[in-house]
Amino acid sequence: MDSLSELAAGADRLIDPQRLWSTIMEIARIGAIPGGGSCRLSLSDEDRQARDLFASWCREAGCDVRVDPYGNMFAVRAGKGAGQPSILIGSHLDTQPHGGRFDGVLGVLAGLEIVRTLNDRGIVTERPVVVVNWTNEEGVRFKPGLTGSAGFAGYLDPAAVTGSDGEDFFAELRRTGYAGTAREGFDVLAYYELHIEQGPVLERADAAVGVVEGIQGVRWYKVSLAGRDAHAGTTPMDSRKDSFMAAAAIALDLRATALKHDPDLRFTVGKVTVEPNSVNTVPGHAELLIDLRHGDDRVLDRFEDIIAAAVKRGAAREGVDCAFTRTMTVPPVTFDPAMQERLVEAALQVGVVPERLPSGAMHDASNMARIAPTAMVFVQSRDGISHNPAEWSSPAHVATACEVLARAVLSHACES
Ligand code: HGY
Ligand code: MN
Ligand code: MN
Repeated sequence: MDSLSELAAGADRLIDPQRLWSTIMEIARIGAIPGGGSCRLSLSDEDRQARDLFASWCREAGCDVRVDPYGNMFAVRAGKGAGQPSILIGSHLDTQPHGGRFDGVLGVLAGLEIVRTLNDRGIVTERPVVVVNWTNEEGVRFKPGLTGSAGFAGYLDPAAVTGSDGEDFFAELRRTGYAGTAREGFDVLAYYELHIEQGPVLERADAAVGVVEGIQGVRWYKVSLAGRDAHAGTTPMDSRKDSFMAAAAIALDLRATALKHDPDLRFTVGKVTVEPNSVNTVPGHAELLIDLRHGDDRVLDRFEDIIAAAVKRGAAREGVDCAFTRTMTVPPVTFDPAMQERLVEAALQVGVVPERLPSGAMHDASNMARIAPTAMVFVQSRDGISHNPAEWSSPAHVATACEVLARAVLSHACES
């Protein structure tokens, strides 16, 4: 094998861009939806098919595939020395209901491409390289999101994992055959994640690749409002306990406040449930699921108090009862400076100047940064679109980002 620097300097490409692209397009056929997107909700049959396919590819590449009690998949490519701390490269194969072909998938399959590249070039690294598929990053079927990486990092109360429609997370792991036993307590030297930016920054900067500085904090809340089911035709307007109207007033009140509160605050009501959900019954129960984000925990704390007060005020105005709970907490994280520089170095080696930026989206790297040195590389998203079938990154940008990651991982994994 060439020396690493000869290898890196000599080849203008280490990875096989066509192989990477066709791997992404092949897995996109599982759970394909109109508009070119994917729907593979966590631990659905589609997710299981994608997991099975990923595992078969990893075994073909000579990896030992292990599964932990949260369904996280670890494809281990051994290094020279036994028991050495590992370099992990990961992301997630589960998608949003109207997801794209790249969110999460790109990071997992870029890890596989790096393993394949190491094999092609007969490189034996000093330490193991492990490709990870984390369970339920998106948090659609089960709450909280980032379930698998939170479990691995030790920040998850298993009893607190709830199914959006009453499913049991651990029963679904067993049903799909991904209730692992191996407690993969890898001694993690470093964690890398390649991900689409999912926003407009790289495109506006005309940059193919970004080196990420950190991730803003994310909190999810559940607001429940309990009024009284009533007949839509006979109940006078002034004697209703309409839980939906209370919910709508609270949501609009908070949106108005958020717009004035802080330009970097992100406030979203992403899910509304109304019961009995019948056109001719005044709803007796409504539920709002709120996603709140900011880079500073103190701002999140302050706005959490504002939400609590607005819920009480809105419920009282409508004469309904209310409950307000935080269901997920992901603190803001900053990424390892040395690993960021390693990624910048790798980018310059392949002739691109990376943009430096924070991440607006949460990632499994949010949890991994709490237990090990972590860094992320972004690839440009067309029109900044994601969580949408129209999500797109060009083959050239995908190849460049994976090449950058490959060179950073290679240099890190070969360091004695
Ligand atoms: O919610 C997020 O930020 C991620 O895309 N799941
Ligand atoms: Mn993602
Ligand atoms: Mn996502």
